[in-house]
Amino acid sequence: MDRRDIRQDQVTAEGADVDKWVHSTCNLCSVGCGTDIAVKDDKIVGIRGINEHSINKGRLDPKAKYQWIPNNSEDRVLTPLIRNSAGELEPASWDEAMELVVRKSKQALKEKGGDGVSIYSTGQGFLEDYYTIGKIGRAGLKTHLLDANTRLCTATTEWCLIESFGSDGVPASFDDVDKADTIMLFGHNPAETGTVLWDRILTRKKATGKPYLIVVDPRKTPTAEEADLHLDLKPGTNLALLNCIQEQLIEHNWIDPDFIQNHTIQFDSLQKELENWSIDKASSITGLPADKINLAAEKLGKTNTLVSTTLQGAFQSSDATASCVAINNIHLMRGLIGKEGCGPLHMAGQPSSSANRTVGGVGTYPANRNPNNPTHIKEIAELWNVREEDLEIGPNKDIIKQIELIEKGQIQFFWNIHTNPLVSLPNKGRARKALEKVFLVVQDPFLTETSEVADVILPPAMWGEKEGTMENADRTINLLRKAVEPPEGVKSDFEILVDYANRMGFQDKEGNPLIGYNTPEEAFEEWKRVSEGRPSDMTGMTYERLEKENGIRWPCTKENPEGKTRLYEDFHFPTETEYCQSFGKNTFTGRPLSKEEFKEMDPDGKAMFQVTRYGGPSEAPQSEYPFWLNTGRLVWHWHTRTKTGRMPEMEEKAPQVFVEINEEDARHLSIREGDQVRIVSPRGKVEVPAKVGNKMNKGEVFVPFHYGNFEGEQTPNEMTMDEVDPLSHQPVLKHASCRLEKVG
Ligand SMILES: Nc1nc2c(c(=O)[nH]1)N[C@H]1C(S)=C(S)[C@@H](COP(=O)(O)OP(=O)(O)OC[C@H]3O[C@@H](n4cnc5c(=O)[nH]c(N)nc54)[C@H](O)[C@@H]3O)O[C@H]1N2
Ligand SMILES: Nc1nc2c(c(=O)[nH]1)N[C@H]1C(S)=C(S)[C@@H](COP(=O)(O)OP(=O)(O)OC[C@H]3O[C@@H](n4cnc5c(=O)[nH]c(N)nc54)[C@H](O)[C@@H]3O)O[C@H]1N2
Ligand SMILES: [Mo]
Repeated sequence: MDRRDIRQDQVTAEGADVDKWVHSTCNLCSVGCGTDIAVKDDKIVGIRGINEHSINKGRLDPKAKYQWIPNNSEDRVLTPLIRNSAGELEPASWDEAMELVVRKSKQALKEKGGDGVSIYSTGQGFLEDYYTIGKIGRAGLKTHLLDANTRLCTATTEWCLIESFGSDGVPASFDDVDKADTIMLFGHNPAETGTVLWDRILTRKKATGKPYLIVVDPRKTPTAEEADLHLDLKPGTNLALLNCIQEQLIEHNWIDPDFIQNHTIQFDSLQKELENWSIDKASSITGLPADKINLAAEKLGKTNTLVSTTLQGAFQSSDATASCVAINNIHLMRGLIGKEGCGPLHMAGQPSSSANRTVGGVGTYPANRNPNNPTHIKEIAELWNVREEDLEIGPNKDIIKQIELIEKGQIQFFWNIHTNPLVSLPNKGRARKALEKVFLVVQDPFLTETSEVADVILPPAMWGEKEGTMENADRTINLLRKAVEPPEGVKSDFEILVDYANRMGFQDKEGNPLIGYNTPEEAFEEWKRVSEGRPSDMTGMTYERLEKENGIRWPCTKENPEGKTRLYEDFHFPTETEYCQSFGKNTFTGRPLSKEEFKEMDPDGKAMFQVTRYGGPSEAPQSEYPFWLNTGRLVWHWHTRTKTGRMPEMEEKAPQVFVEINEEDARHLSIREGDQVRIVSPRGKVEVPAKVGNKMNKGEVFVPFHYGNFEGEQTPNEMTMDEVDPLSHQPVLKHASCRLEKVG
C-alpha cells in the first residue's frame, strides 16, 4: 500500500569527502525522519535521508537538508555568560555560572518553597533530558512548575486522548495513513509543516486516487489546494462544524451500534446534547454552505476507513480539547479505531514533544501515571527510591498561569531550556515584563530575543553533538547518535541537568545521588524500568535495536518486541480507575473530576463519549477591530528562525515577515502588494508589508509567526491573546481580533 520509492535526499558541503555517516533523526518537526549525519574531520558537513527508515524512505524536508549549517555558525555562544552590574552579558566559567544558578535556585526555594522555581523546557530535546527534568522537578526541587513550549504545541493531544481513552498515546500511526480510504486533515497544513508525511499521502493519491481528502482550514493552504473537499470555515468555529457532523452521523444512522454498545460509555448523553444541532445552524455559524457540510457528513459517515489528523488549527483555539474529543467521538460512533487504516491521529509539532509528555517533564507524571492515584505515586517513589511524602504532587501550573505567578512575585527563578518564549509566547508585552522580573536562566546556543532579558546564559551542545532519543508524532522512538564532539566550551543539556542535580545535592532516601546515572543510555535504561506495565512501556527497546531497526513504536515489551502500529486493536481502553492516567476534567469548564466521579462513570476498559458543547471563540472581530488575525507557519522557516535564519537557502526564500490579505479587503483599504500595513490588536501592534491575493477569506488576515523583534516590531505575538483552552490550557494563538491601517 505504501507506494513510495526510495529517494535519497542528500546535501553535503561543497567538495566535502565524508569520513563517516552517523545514525540520527531529523530535529525539525514531529514526522521523525531517519537521517545520517556526514562527518569530516570531526565536523558536521552534511546530511542524508536513511533509505531503510519506513517513515521517510530517504526523503528529507527542505529545511532538514540544511539543519547542520547552524551547528557551524560563527555566532554560537561558546562560553557561559553572566549579566554584570552594568547590565551587560559577560563571559564566565561553567563553575561560576552553575554556582550562581545553584545559589539563586536555593534562595528561591528558601524564600518561596518549591513553587519559587520553574523549569520551562521544550519539545525539541531528548527523552533522557525530559526524564531528568521530571525527576529533578518532582523529587529534587518539589515544584509544580514544570512546563514547556509543548503547552503551546501539543497539550491538547494529551488532554483529548485522556478524556476519551483514559490515557495519552495516539491511537493510529503513519502506517494507517497509507491505508485509509478517507483522511480528514483538521487545522493541519502538512504541505508546509510535515512535508515528508504529505509526500507519502500525495504519492498514494496520485497513484490510486485514494485517500479522499477533507481539509478543514479557513485559509486556502497548499494542503487545501489538493483537497477533494475544502471546508474553509470561519475561524474559531471548529466545534460548531463537528457537533453538526456528529449529529448528522446519528440522524442518518451512519453509526456502529455494536461497537458503541460493547466498547463505549455515555453515548446517550452525547446524543441528547447534540439534538439541537442541524446543518442550517452549523452553516450560519461556520459560514460554510449547507451542501458542503452535508457532503462532509456523508463522506465521514460512509467511509470504511478513516484517519483524522488535528494540529494547531484545532489546538490553538478556545474549544481545542472539545473539538478533538468530538473527532474521537466520530471515530468511536463509527467504530473506526483500533483497525487498519483507522483512528484519530492527533499530531505533535516539535520533534520530541510527545516524549516530554510521556516521561513526565512537562507537568505529566512518568509513564502516563495519575497524580491523583496514591498507588501510582507510591510506584514512582519506590522506583526512584525516595519517600512518598517527598514527592511533590498536585495540580501543575501551565506557562500562562506561571506568568501570572511571576507578576505576583511567587516565582523567582525561571530556567528556560531550548525555547525562545519572547517570540513564541502569546501577548508578548506581558510575557516580557514577567521574564524581566525573575532570575532568568536561558539555555540556548544562540543569543535570542529571550536572552536579551536573561541573567545567565548556558550554551548547550546542539543536534549532532549529543546522544539521546526522541518520540515523534506516531509513538515512534528514534535514536540520535553523537556525530561529532561539541565545540569546546559547551555542554549537552543532559550534562548540564545532571551537573545541576549534583551541585544542588539532591539525594534519594539512602543518601545516594538522586540522579544516579551519567550517560543518556543509562538514563534510558532507568526510564525503561519506570515505564514497565504502563501504556508507554518501553522495556523491550535498547539503543542498539533503535538504531538497527530505525525506530520502534511504544508500547514495546519483551512479549511484544516489535512495538505497536496502532493502539486498542482489542477495543480495550486504559480506563480502569486504578490504571487510567487521570480521572479527567469537566469537558466544558475544565474542573478536574474526583476519583468518586470517575468511578461513577465506571468506564472500566471502555472508551468514553464526552459531551462537546460549543462555546465559540473568546475574542471575535467587532467594530474597532473588525478583522480576524490568524498566525502560523511557512514551509521555509522553523519557529523563531534561530536555525533557518542561519541557513542562507531558507532565508532567501522567506527573508521577511508579511501580512496576507484578501484582495477585496485590500482594495477597500487602498492597500496594494508591498504596502506597509499597521496591524493593531487590543494588546499590541506590528508594521509589516502586505501580500494581497485570494488565499484568505474576506475579513481574515494571516501573519507567519517566525519573525522576532531583532529587526523591528515584527512578531505577531505582540497581538495574540493569552486566553487558554479550559482543559489543555493551550493558548488561543490562532484567533484574535485586529484592525489594519495603511502606513503613510
Ligand atoms: N515549516 C515548518 N514546519 C513545522 C514547524 C515550523 O515552524 N515550520 N513547526 C512544527 C510544529 S512545532 C508544529 S506545532 C506544527 C504545526 O503545524 P500546523 O498546525 O500544520 O501549522 P500552523 O500553520 O500552525 O496551523 C495550521 C493551520 O491552522 C489553520 N487555522 C487557523 N484557525 C483555524 C480554525 O479556526 N480552524 C481550523 N480548522 N484551522 C484553523 C491555519 O490557517 C493554518 O493553516 O508544524 C511543525 N512543522
Ligand atoms: N502566534 C503564534 N505563536 C506560536 C505558534 C503559532 O502558531 N502562532 N506556535 C506555537 C508552537 S506550536 C510552538 S512549538 C512554539 C515554538 O516556539 P519556540 O520553542 O520558542 O521556538 P524555537 O525557535 O524552536 O526555539 C527553540 C530555541 O532553542 C534553541 N536551541 C536549538 N538547539 C538547542 C539545543 O540543542 N539545546 C538548547 N538548550 N537549545 C537549543 C534555539 O536556538 C531556539 O532559541 O511557538 C508557539 N507560538
Ligand atoms: Mo509546535
